[in-house]
Amino acid sequence: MHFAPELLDALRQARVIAVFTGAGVSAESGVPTFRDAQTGLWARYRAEELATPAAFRRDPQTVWKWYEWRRDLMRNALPNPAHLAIASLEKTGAEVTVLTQNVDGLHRKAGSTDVVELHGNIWDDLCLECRAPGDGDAPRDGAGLPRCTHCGGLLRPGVVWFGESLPEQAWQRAAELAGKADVFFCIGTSSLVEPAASLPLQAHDSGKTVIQVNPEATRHDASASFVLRGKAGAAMPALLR
Ligand code: BV8
Ligand code: ZN
Repeated sequence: MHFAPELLDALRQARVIAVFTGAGVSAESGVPTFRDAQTGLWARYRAEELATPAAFRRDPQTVWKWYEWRRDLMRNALPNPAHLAIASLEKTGAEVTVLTQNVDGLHRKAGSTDVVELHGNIWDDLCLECRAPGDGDAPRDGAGLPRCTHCGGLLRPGVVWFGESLPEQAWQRAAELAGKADVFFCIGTSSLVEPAASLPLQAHDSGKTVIQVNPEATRHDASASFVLRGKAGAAMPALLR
């Protein structure tokens, strides 16, 4: 893979680097991308219908079954060369922050130390009533649903659903970095989900170097300084070699 000298220069001079990622970064770890997550058993549901508070209120069993199915797919997933290359960016001495839409926890597993989970983490459970975190082996009620050990409330997955606002702190940090990072990577995302998808545009409007990495065209390619047309697992190690 050939890289423009201007791209390599921008990377060398960068003091602050933001790495905005989507499901495509985990694809080579065997985790189906968000849109793929409707394959097989789940083909008849649209993810946007299952990942909502209304769906959970209406049919918590189905929503939990979907999350447990996704957790099983992710349980043995290992960070792939893209995650590892992104983690290695920290060795360049620049200040590196990963702003991920992914809920699989693989960036931390790869060694990234500053990871902002914009849409939460699939491994966390949360009590609907008292907001206490679940502790992994929560007792099940008669309907097989996980219950809070403090107040008996129903537990939900610790992710951000459609219609829910992003964690305040996470969004603040992301928006600040979009205006501050010298280099803003945008890797493996279809950039369809707001407000996260506005981050690369904010970086572009702030005159930052935006680098899109995706095997397919995305709606934000036109506002990127550089587009690396390829899989993250190949492009990132090659770029950061
Ligand atoms: C909010 C956690 C309001 C849950 C997720 C109409 C227009 C505009 C916006 C809206 C609208 N109607 C509703 C909205 C708002 C809505 C939204 O954006 N909807 C979309 C569908 C239009 N957004 C929200 O509801 C957000 N909240 O707006 O709140 C509010 C404000 C104030 C107060 C109260 C409320 C919350 C959104 C968060 C939803 N949660 N995840 C879970 O995981 O179960 S979203 C989920 O989907 C992911 O986290 C991610 O964000 C998104 C999937 O996107 P990608 O990661 O990009 O994955 P995708 O499969 O799409 O693409 C994969 C890409 O990888 C592709 O480009 C592919 O080419 C590439 N690829 C493949 N292989 C590789 C690769 N790239 C590199 N290497 C490879 N090997
Ligand atoms: Zn509780």
